[in-house]
Amino acid sequence: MSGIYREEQYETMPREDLRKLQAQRLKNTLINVYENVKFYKKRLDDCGVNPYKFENLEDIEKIPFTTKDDLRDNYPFGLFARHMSDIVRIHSSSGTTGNPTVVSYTKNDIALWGNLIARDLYGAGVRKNDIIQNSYGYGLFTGGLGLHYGAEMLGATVIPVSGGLTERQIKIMRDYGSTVLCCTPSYALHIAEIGKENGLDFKNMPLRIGVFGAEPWTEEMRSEIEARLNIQAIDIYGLSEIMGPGVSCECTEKNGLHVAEDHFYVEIIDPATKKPLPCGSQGEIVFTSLTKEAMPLIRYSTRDLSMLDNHTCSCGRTHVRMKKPMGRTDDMLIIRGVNVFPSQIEEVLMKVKEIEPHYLIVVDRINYMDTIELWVEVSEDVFAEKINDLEKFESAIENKLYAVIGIGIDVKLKEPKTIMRSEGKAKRVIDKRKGDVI
Ligand code: DLL
Repeated sequence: MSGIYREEQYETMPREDLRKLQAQRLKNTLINVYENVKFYKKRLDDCGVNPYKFENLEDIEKIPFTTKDDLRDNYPFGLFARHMSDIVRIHSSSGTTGNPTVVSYTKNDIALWGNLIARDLYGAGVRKNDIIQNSYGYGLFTGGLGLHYGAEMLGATVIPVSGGLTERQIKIMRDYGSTVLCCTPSYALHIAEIGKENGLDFKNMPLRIGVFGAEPWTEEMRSEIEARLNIQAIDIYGLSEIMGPGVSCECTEKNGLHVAEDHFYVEIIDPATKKPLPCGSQGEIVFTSLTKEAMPLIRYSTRDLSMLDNHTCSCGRTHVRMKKPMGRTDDMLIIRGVNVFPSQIEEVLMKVKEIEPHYLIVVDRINYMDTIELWVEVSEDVFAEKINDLEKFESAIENKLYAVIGIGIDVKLKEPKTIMRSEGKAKRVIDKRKGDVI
């Protein structure tokens, strides 16, 4: 197995050589930020790291983490390491709370990003003759344009349809014969649903691969999407602060997301104590840019929870693999003192065969007591069939949840299509304690 977008010399590099390459690239990056970003000059001076003398990768641990607040405090352009005349693109977060985070790219950064996405798509089994329906949102969000450039670089045909207008997505898929779908996993489900309503039989469609990410999704959700769309569903991860999509991606083995370690240095830390953890432990993922020019970040703490595995993958790639991210530390719900991740609920729920994969977690505090409801849809048939028995069915699901999660969750079965569908990142939790409204 080889091709221009399987970069054998980097992707299957022995780990010792990889570490040497990382040390040398990290040194260049530290010099770049030291000379060009006031914030990092002060940081490195304060912690006594001299970038010109930097040799050992382990010394990175002397440098404090960069956080989202650092980006916000330096809004909009304070962390740029290049003049605007060298910046060719800006992306930013929606900024619903506080200042948005702004990120930038030089021409080389855009080329590198395209190259990494081309590599990811190739690893996911996408080839030059594929027709890619890119249903990630185009705009300030990095999903649309990020995938777009890589898909073109691979030489595939891209349909830049962006998110939304689902009936049109279906028409395009049918008429243009899309073979690859790129979007969030929740939107993929919605496309499957509307497709079925419009008479599409996915068993007879050329669609064969989905490249889904931008939000957490469980293995159980993967099986559901694969069955409904009759495809192989691949997980892609990334964050705008570090590049956008393509920081890591699964290969066809679907056994962990390969971090592009020739461009990003990855660490895992205890989210509470912020101390580094050994490979194989679950913790928060931290990334350092090794080659980015416009806005490299040093030890960016992502708040994403995962695990690392540095064994060579059966595909031959040596880069560390991230386990499917289970969510963000800030997604964790504390219900009557118990920590619960929405992904744990999804995992249990998706194993119940009569329910639909559409759910919403509603948290509230009533009379000083936390309450948690789980709204789940059931199909028309099940709804009609179990109408006299809904309560029994609800308690059966409640028992399964209790057995795994250890708290009482009040399950409310809902009629089909009553839970909001997502066209981008799904909102799975309404926390009324924080002022969310349904
Ligand atoms: O979501 C970049 C992206 C676009 C990734 C398209 C994949 C596909 P942001 O909007 O900055 O960037 O959001 C980044 O989304 O820190 C994670 O919490 C979450 N996330 C992204 N990919 C995954 C994934 C894009 N595969 C934040 N699994 C990250 C779980 C993910 N969470």
